[in-house]
Parts: sequence; structure tokens; C-alpha cells
Amino acid sequence: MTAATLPVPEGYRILDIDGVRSQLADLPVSGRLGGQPADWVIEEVGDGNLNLVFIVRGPESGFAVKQALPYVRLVGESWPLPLSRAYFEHRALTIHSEHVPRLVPKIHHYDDTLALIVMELLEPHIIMRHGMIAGTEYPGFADDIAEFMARTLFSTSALALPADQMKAMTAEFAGNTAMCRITEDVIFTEPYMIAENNRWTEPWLDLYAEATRKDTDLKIAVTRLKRQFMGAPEALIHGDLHTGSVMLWAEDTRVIDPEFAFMGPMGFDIGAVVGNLLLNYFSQIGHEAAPGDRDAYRQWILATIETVWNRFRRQFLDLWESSIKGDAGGDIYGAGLFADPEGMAALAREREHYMDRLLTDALGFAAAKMTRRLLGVAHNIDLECISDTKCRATAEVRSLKLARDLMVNTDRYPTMGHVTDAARAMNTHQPDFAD
Ligand code: ADP
Ligand code: SR1
Ligand code: MG
Repeated sequence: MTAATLPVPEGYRILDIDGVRSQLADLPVSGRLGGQPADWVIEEVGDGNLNLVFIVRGPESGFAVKQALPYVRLVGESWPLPLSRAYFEHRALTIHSEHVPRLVPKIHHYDDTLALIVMELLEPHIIMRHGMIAGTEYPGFADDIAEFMARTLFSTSALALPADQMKAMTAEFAGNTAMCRITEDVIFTEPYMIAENNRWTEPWLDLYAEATRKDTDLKIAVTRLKRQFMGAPEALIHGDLHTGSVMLWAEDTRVIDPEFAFMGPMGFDIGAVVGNLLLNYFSQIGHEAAPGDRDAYRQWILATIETVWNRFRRQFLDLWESSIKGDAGGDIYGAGLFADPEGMAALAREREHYMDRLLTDALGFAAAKMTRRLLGVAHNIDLECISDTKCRATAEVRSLKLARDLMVNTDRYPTMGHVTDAARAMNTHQPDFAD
């Protein structure tokens, strides 16, 4: 299929730098840039898999301008993808800004025809993956991402919303099917079979890719996760919450790029964070100048994983408890059912069970998110930038082994401490592959 045959609305065109300039010039919001359109410095910086992103700088301020393409940028026009993802991204950003305004970029303008979002330029923020490859610690990250997840997930779930609002949100985001389909295919299915776009570090991972395709226990486990992904509209999830969707610096964290948002299982977002931190942990062997140089950084990553979960858990429970006390809860676990002391105690236990179940879900999804980055179509720069392929393969095989155990033997990981202990135990300073 060529771009010409893709279904795009009348008036849509793919913008180049001059197209962005003239488009912005017509918008009242462009006054914030200062100067004249000819003064604005514009560059295309998109390093994501799907869209164009332009940075626009004027004498007084800057914008980030994101445009959806009618296809997957990573693969090209042979893989069409609807422009509607820009609608869902701006809607999710709008909803996120109601619950965590300090943790998302501000939206200045949305153009449905051009599938274009004009948003706040985040500076001096960088993409978290890049900071982690450089070995930078981010002291505020764990608290910030925990707050992002606790507030966005709790507030859009049936724990907080009445049934009609919950269903309205489910109906609205049910339209994001093409993006869900990508996840269903490239995360939950293709890495476990022969698929055209799969790739891995050859020849070192050949046997591991083959073993994965033959691993029935693993395939049952990932299919259960897929079933949950497709059939559990628990909350409005970000849907692609990896460390490439976080832009930050020492004093500020923002979550970008919720174009995969839909009403899905909360554990998918938590697992995305945990799985991507684990991948970076194992990748450190390829980033240290001498064996052991990054040991302190490794410890920071593992401590961060534990803090993310612990803070998320505490904050989610606090939101839940206060919503019940304030009678602002959603339509399940209704306060009226549990008003007596025995009921209150039972509800407190139920909340603990709920969080334990969320942890189990998150670990399964973390494992799926790790495996897809090792055997599927879209890999992570954390590992891809390691030029020594034996070293990269070492990091990848360790990630793959932990992911398999997390997915198949999830009950062996009752706490996040069990996960970080396992990661620590699998890590040595020597590559596992020799000449
Ligand atoms: P995609 O959906 O294609 O993955 P992203 O939303 O992840 O695109 O953006 C791609 C890149 O554009 C990011 O990695 C980042 O470098 C840059 N970017 C995106 N949004 C902003 C922003 N608000 N401010 C500054 N840079 C941004
Ligand atoms: C074609 S797969 C593209 C991937 O990039 C996005 O960031 C999502 O992670 C998606 O799975
Ligand atoms: Mg994206």
C-alpha cells in the first residue's frame, strides 16, 4: 500500500519545516514564540517509532509540534496506521493534566485534520533512556512516576468513577483499536513465533529466540496476559509508559506520548516502567568504561524499581481510603456495603489483596515488555547502542531469562524485592559469550 491509498481526511498533508512554520503563523498561540515566523528556528527531532516531532524556537519561547503520519515511521508506508492516534494522545494528555498537571506537557493547540498537537517545549529535559545510558541518577523520578500512575490510574478507574462515566471513557477510547492491535501483535504474539519484522542479536540469540518459540508454558503465560490486556478495562492506561516516554531533568519529570491510551489493565503501565528499568539495568555492562564502574548506578536502578512500586502502592491506597472516607468513591466497593467494623476490616484486607494482584499483573506485563524489546520489531536504544555484540547479547540473554521466570513463575516474586534480588543475582561483570 502506498501513502496515496491511505485513508486520510481532506486537508491532511505531511508537514515539512516550512509547513509547520506557516501552520503556526496562522495560530493566535504563536504569539508566545515572539518575533516573526521567519525568525523561528525549526527542526524535526522525532526519534520515536511512529510520528514526526518538530521543535520550534522563537525569540521568547518554544513549542514541540507532533504530527501523526498515516503509517508507522519505523517501518514505512507498507504499515499503515490511522491518524486518529493524535486524537487519543491529546485526549489522554488532557485527562492526565486534570489529575497530574505538573507531570505532563501543556497542550497549546490540537488540529484534528492535520493530526497535529502543539505542546510545551520541554527543556532542559531529556528522554530518560538517554540519561540512564549516560549513568545519570534522577532523584525525583520514582516519586514522580509513582504519583503519575497512582493518580491517573486510580482516578480513571471504577474505584473513583461512577459506572456511567467509566463506561463513557471506555467507549471513547475503544476507538483506539489500531494502537491496541499493535500492542497485541508486537508485544503479546510476534516475539513468540516466526514473524516478518522480528529481529534479535544474531547469532548469539538465535537459540534463545527458537527456545522462546517452543516454550509452551511461556506462550500460555503471555496469552493470558494478552487476554487480560484485551479484556480488562480497569482504568485509562498510558499504554506505552517506557523510559522513552519520560522526559526529565534533576528537578522536573514529564510523561509524554500517551497515543496508545485506552481503558486497559493498570498493571500494563506499572509493568512498562519496571520492565524498562530492568532492561536498562542489564544494559549497564555495555555502558561502563571498566567492569564495575556502574555498580553504584546499578544499585540506584534497583532501588528505584522498589521505590516506584512502594510509593505507587502507598499512594494508590491513600487515594482509595480517602475517597471512601470522603464518600467520593466509584461504583464498586461502595462505602454503604462495608460501613460496619467487620466490613471495614474486610475492605482493608481486600485493598491489600487488590494491590498484591496488581503487583502480579505488573510483573507479567514487565516480562512481556522486556521480551518484545529483545525478540520483536522495536528494540530499545539502551541495548541497541552497545556496539560489542557479545556484550549486548549478554545483557539481552540475562533480560530474557529474568523475563521468562517473571512471566511463568510469577508467584515466586511476592514482593518487588524478590525481583530486584533476582536481577542482582543474575548480573556479573563478565560477558557470558566469548570468542
Ligand atoms: P513517537 O510517538 O513517535 O514515539 P514521541 O512523542 O515519543 O514520538 O516524541 C519523539 C521525540 O520527540 C522524543 O523522544 C523527544 O526527543 C521529542 N519530544 C517529544 N515531545 C517533546 C516535548 N514536549 N518537548 C521536547 N521534546 C519532545
Ligand atoms: C511498530 S511497534 C512500535 C512500538 O513503538 C511504540 O513506542 C510502542 O512501544 C510500539 O509497540
Ligand atoms: Mg509514540
